[in-house]
Amino acid sequence: MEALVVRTAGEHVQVRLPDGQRYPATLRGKFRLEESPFTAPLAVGDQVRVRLEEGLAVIEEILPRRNKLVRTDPTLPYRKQILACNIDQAFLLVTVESPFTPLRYVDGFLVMCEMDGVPAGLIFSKADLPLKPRSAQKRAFLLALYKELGYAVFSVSVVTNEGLETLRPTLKGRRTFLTGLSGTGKSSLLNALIPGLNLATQPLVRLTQRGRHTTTFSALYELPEGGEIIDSPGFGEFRPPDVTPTELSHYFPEMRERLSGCRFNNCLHVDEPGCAIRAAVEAGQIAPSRYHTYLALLEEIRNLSP
Ligand SMILES: Nc1nc2c(ncn2[C@@H]2O[C@H](COP(=O)(O)OP(=O)(O)OP(=O)(O)O)[C@@H](O)[C@H]2O)c(=O)[nH]1
Ligand SMILES: [Mg+2]
Ligand SMILES: [Zn+2]
Repeated sequence: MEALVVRTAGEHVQVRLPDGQRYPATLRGKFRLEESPFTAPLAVGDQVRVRLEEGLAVIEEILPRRNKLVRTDPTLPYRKQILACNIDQAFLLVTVESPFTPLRYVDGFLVMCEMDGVPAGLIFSKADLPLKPRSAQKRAFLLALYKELGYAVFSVSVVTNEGLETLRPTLKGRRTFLTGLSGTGKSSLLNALIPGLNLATQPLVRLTQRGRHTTTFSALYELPEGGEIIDSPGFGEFRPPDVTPTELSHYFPEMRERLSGCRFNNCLHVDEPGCAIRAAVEAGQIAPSRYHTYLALLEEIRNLSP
C-alpha cells in the first residue's frame, strides 16, 4: 500500500495512509546499510510503499521523487540533507528584527530553491511589531526588491491577521514547505491558518531576540481549504550543495538574464574586465545586497571545493 511521509524526526517517522490515518513507521533495515550522500534516507513529502505490522508501517520502498529541497549538512559538509520533497513551493519566513534574519540567509534559501527547481517566496512575518525606523525602511525595501525579482512576497501578522487572507489562495491545493530561522513564527502561522492545530510556540530569548528552537521535527499538516503545509525546525543556514563557482550566478534571476553580456563566458563577476554583472551593480540595476551575498556564497563554494 502507498503512504505519504508526514513527519520525520531522526529515526521517528510517521506516514499517512490512503484513508487519512497516521501511523508510526520504520524503515526496513536495508535502507540503513545503503551507501547514500544524504544524512537521512527519508523526508517529509516522500511517497512510500508500506506493509502494516502490529500497528507499525514498515517502509519497503521509497518511490521516485518529483523534486527535493537539499542543503549541505552544516555538521557534515560532505553530506547533504533533504529538507522536504515532492513539494509545490517553499516559503521562507523573514523578520528584520526579532529575530534578525541575515540577507545571506534569505539569498541562500532562494539559491537553493532555484537550484532544485522549486518555486520560492518570502513571507515577512510579525507585521504588527513596531520596528526601529531603519528596520522599517529595510523591511519595505526588501519586500519591494524580492517582488521585483519575481518572487512571491507576503507580509503577515498572526496578531492582527494582516495578510492571512491574501496568503490563503496561494497555499490552497498545494503542498508548501515553510522554513525560516527559529522564532520567525512558522508554527504560529500554521496555528493561525489551521484552527485547532495548537503547535507549540515560544517567545524569543529576551536578551538576544533569538528563537528557542521550539519545533524539533518537520511535519506536514492539512489546510482546511485543501492543500498541505510543512512546518520545520528553524534551520540555521541553507548552503546549496553541488554548485560550481561558474554556475552560481545562474541561480540569481537578475544575474542570469545578464550573463550573455559578460566578455568571458566563465566570468565569475568578481574582477574580470567587461563584466556585465558588475556594470549592472554600478548602474544600480542589481541591488548591492544581492551582489554581496553572491560574493559571499562564491567564497564559500570555493573554500568547499576540493
Ligand atoms: N507580535 C507577533 N509575534 C509573533 C507573530 N508570529 C509569531 N510571533 C511570536 O514569535 C515567537 C516565536 O514564534 P514560533 O511560532 O514559535 O516561531 P517558529 O518559527 O515556529 O520557531 P521554531 O519552532 O523555534 O523554529 C512566539 O512568541 C510567537 O508568539 C506575529 O505575527 N506577531
Ligand atoms: Mg516552530
Ligand atoms: Zn561577469
